[in-house]
Amino acid sequence: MGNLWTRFKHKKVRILLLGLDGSGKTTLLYRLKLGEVMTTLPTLGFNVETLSYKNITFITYDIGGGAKVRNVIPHHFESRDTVVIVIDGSDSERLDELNRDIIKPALDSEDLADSIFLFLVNKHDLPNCLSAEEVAAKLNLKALKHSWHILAISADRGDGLTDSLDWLASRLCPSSKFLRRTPPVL
Ligand SMILES: Nc1nc2c(ncn2[C@@H]2O[C@H](COP(=O)(O)OP(=O)(O)OP(=O)(O)O)[C@@H](O)[C@H]2O)c(=O)[nH]1
Ligand SMILES: [Mg+2]
Repeated sequence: MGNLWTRFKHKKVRILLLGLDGSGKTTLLYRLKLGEVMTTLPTLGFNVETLSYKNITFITYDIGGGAKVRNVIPHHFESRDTVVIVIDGSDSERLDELNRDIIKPALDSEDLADSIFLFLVNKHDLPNCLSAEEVAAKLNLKALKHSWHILAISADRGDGLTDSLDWLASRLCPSSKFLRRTPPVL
């Protein structure tokens, strides 16, 4: 009985959306929240929104990734936050910068040592976008000690968003696979 109750209990988790400026974090956040594409400005601090999916509430922090505000990103890390790294797949020239300034500090953080990492290769609607496999190879993700996954998405078109939420739900709340499939955002 105790196990059954735990299985279906509602769960709240903190999600950090991290990535370089222009990768599409804010576009993704509001696509998930509102189901539509908003016109965005560079985020100077952070946006926070609550998203519900299956039996999980995602308290989602979208942290600005511009060079001038990047130094405050680690101040947002809290123990065991779930990390979603948004990558502009159409801009392969910035992968080293992404690795150095965003990914490495997150992977090295003691607060995030037990966190799961989801890498989203965004802008898959563009013809020159790298595949998830290409980005995983360039970032050498197979060497990571953390639990991780990578998917290609388009925040603009909405492609890959349900798969992304399903992966997070399956990792954060394994019992969610028993629940009926629901629309991405309520
Ligand atoms: N083609 C295409 N463009 C996208 C997509 N997602 C976001 N963009 C565009 O990318 C630009 C930057 O998007 P933002 O969501 O503001 O990027 P951000 O990661 O929040 O940037 P910062 O707040 O500066 O860290 C905007 O012009 C978006 O319209 C996508 O899936 N496809
Ligand atoms: Mg933004």
